[in-house]
Amino acid sequence: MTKIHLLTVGLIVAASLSLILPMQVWAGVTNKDELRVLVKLRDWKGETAGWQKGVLGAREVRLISRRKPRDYVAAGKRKIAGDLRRWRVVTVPSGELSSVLEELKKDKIVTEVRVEQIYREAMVPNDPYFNQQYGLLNTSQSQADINAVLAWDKTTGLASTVIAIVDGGVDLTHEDLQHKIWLNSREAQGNGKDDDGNGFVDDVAGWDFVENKPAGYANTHATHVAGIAAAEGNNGIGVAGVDWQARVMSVRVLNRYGLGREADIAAGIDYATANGAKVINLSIAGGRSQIIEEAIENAYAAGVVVVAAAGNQGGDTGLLNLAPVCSEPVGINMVLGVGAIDEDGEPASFSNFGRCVDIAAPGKRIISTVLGNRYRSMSGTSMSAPLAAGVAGLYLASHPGAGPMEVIAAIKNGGLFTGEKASLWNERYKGYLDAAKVLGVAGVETPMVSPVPTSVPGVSGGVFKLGLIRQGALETAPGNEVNYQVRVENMGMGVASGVIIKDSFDRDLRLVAEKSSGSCRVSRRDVICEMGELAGGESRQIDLVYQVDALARCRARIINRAEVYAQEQGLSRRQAVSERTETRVICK
Ligand SMILES: [Ca+2]
Ligand SMILES: [Ca+2]
Ligand SMILES: [Ca+2]
Ligand SMILES: [Ca+2]
Repeated sequence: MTKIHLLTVGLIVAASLSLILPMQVWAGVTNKDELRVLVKLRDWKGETAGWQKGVLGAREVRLISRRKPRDYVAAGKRKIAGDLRRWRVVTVPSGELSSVLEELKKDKIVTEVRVEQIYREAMVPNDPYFNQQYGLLNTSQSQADINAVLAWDKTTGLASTVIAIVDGGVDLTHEDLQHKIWLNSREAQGNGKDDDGNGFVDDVAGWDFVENKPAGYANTHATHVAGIAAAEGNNGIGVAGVDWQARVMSVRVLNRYGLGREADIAAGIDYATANGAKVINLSIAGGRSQIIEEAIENAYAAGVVVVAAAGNQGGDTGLLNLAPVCSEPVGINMVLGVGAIDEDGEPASFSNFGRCVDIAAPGKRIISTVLGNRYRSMSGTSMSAPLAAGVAGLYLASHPGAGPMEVIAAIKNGGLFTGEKASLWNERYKGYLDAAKVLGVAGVETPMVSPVPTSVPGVSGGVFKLGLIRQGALETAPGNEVNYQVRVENMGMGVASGVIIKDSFDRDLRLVAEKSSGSCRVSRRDVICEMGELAGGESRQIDLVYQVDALARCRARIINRAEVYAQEQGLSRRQAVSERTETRVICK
């Protein structure tokens, strides 16, 4: 009895601390004695049903978005959009917090209510310091760079690509960015009217969600991040961004101290999505947030590539459960998570790693644009993410119409680690960002195990769809081992049951090892794995290691074919998708 009582008291104390802490953090840096409460309503009509008047009186209530879920879903894309219209932000004087929370909790229209979380920029500050852009081209022995120079042979980007920097506000007048700024051509400047009817008055170059006004306020962090992704290239000034042509949309969600509020970040992602961004860079990190996840799901459904910094705690992203890098609630890889490496190609000590990291890119002492037409070096996964955002821009320029699934898979598959470090690093950081490999530029050295990204959109069923992603070697030599990963993803809402992955291997291959969560057996030259059920959005993978016959003919083509079978639960018709890869045997 006593134990239970103590436990209850402990919980109450913990709960009230977590409510008060965000306010103190925020108030301490802004001198505002008010804080904001996030409210989720049972349906988007809550407001018209009079909940606001009855419960909140004259308090300021803000909407996050007026867009319907279907507004996000591009033709042919699956529908996973959240409904941001159900969320409200209520501004409350700190003294009235508990009474307002109590009132709101009693309201039947309210399904969730809590104090808004605070996010911070994912940067490791250092002293002003000029340096070379080794991240783009590193001539030292380590050659730890993203191979940008080779990639630029293929494309330097397109002006029609818009990269949104959802951050602290980009300097729109910086000499190396001023010609790269996205302009809202349908909005007339300074006439006090919302000419394009997007809900934002005079948003000619983006929006400032911190101060609720047109973009204009700029800070160092956002300006630095913008320059890494897209400073004007080859103009004889300053630095080169990864994407020389893309336009930069400035969406401000962080205050002057680098802190951002949850709903502002969601609203910023939503603004970028609604106003034509193709890539959204989020060099910010904080705790998991449903509202941010909904905004990211909408962006993904609308075909936008979301890139996020891994964060700088030097810890495991999965355990830290960070947002936005881990904001993938339905198990689809919707966010390209980017960790940091240093000049030597070693993991940066500050960089988070693990499950939510998809790729690593240089993030230590990266030089880029800062306020006042200046340049300086800064460190952090904040600096790694925009390198990947720029590569996403280059990929979109050379693959028009590519969706986020394809772009993320291409970037991820372009950089798997090879050699001795592979097992540890692939688990922690997955690989180096390599722009040339992502773009498939000829002339790139071909390692023995070079993954081939082959992704098949899958066949359409009732409510569920299967997707299959294969990876395997491009080239190998007799006697070598080759690795294949076969990954199946249920891209629909329905449950896929009786999921079987079958990998049929060439007569020149011998199975050495197999790893999967399912139960596998080998029958002649087929590996057949029963994977059980897959809920909507879930995925499973098998890893296969084969050895090439030592007597395999030189120049032989080794064919490997993967198939997935499944059926929608409750229905009899089974579906299948298949994918084939080819490996050339090269003799030295
Ligand atoms: Ca407008
Ligand atoms: Ca206007
Ligand atoms: Ca430049
Ligand atoms: Ca991810």
